[in-house]
Amino acid sequence: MDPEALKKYSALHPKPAGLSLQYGTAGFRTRAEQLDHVMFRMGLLAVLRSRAVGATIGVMVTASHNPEEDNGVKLIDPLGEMLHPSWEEYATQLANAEEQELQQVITEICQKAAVNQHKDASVFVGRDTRPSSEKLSQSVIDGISVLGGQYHDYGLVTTPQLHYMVCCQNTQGQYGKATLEGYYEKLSKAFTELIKQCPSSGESQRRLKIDCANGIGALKLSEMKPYFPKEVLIHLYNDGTKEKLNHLCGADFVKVHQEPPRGIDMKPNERCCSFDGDADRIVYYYKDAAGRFHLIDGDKIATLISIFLKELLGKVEQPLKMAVVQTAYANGSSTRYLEETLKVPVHCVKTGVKHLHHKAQEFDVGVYFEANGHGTVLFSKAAESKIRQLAREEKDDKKREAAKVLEHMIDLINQTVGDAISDMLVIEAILALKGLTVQQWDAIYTDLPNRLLKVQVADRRVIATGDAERRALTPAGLQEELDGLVGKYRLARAFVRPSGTEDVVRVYAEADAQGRENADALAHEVSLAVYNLAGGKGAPPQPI
Ligand code: NG1
Ligand code: ZN
Repeated sequence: MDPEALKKYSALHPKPAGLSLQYGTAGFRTRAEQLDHVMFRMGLLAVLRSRAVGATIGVMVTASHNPEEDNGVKLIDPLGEMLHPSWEEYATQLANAEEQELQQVITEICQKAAVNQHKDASVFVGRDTRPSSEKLSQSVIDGISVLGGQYHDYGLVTTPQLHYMVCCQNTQGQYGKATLEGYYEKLSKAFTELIKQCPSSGESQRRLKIDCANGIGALKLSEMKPYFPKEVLIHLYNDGTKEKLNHLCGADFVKVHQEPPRGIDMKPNERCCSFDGDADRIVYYYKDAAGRFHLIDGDKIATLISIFLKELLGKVEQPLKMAVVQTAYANGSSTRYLEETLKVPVHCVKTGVKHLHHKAQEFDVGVYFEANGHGTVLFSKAAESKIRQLAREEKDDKKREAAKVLEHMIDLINQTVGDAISDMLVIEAILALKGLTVQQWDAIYTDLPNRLLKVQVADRRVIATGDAERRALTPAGLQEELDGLVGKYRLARAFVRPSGTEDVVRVYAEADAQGRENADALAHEVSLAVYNLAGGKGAPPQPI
């Protein structure tokens, strides 16, 4: 490391005085104009991480579903996973170091993490379509270069595409080719193989309308279109040519507001879906003949995939253990259906993809989804090789055919992280193979009415949680208050937790009723309890 060069380049990316940020569940995320120094320093950190593990590391510049004015950055570990938690702390230290401390903090990280400064370093960089992303990704590259790292700039890519590239690179191509073409070819080949076996269906059943949140998903789906078989009839909306990123559209908007996005023309019973701003989340929905909106969220996606995989695993007759991983935000009806009807074990973990991913790795087949539509399926190495072997060698036709379908599913699913494009193709293939309409899928179980709210408090850290965030440990008396409120309603559940990506406390409530009144009333009452007991800011929450 050349201390003079570091000083010189760092001065070109100065840290605003007094600014302190934290590497949270989604990396760093805030207003774009506050992030230049963070980007430069994450370039530095990626080089250190690459040297520590002797592999390529990814740096993605995106703020996902946040407003267009925000931006963010997260690091990707060698197999496409989220950055290891022990390094999240280094990221925070490096981002918050004052200019004159920078060198010292780097030296400390190198000592603590046993980084060999003389090793080669390789970093893959990607960015979303935000106006600020191009310049910010250049700052990442400055950071990589000043520490002598090699980089490959993929430019505009979805977050899951960059995760995929990193995994391909570090598995010497075993997972696939580390190019966009490689990604398109792998997914479209698996998808084409799967739907070859489908009963032919009418045009209306094959059509899918996609709200791209005015983000990167639109660009990448357009690039991928030539690779799709002709059976796929996708129509893109909110492609970013007219409106602002994530504004009144996208998966997060649809999930939180439980209403259709603007800018999509929905006819009754048409299958529609929304991606989020960096295309790692997806939710489906439709409008019935009476004009009522029906949301099909991550829980119902996990359920559809689990039903399909369980059937196939039954057919191949192998002792492969499958489980579903959810968070406390999963609708109570989904958990009940999975456990009681489908008889699949369900595990609840803390919010944040890294927790879900980690838990899912414990099973031969681990299906994980957040209710907001982020999720994927992980196959253990042993399960994958067994399935591939059966697909090649099994004599029994029925078993071999089931193994082949599983093999194509393994190739179609982006196992590195939740991926809207890959998940969409998985869902479309399952619906086609099972001959299911969107209404039939929706009818697998009925969601409990639910409501997600935010409460502003002076310091959200006064709320500590336990039992996978389902109970509030502090402030004193809050959980008792929540228990009392929940007890007033049938099949009710509520919990609160500090957000990892916004300066708010999130409130979730669900309750049984014909309409949403009980869930709304409970959510409001819980918000008031948080406001009163956890130092609410501004005006008290109003009834919904
Ligand atoms: P926070 O802000 O910690 O609730 C949100 C989502 C998470 C996850 C992260 C990362 C909800 C309730 N929370 O986290 O599930 O996706 O963003 O983007 O949807
Ligand atoms: Zn996202």
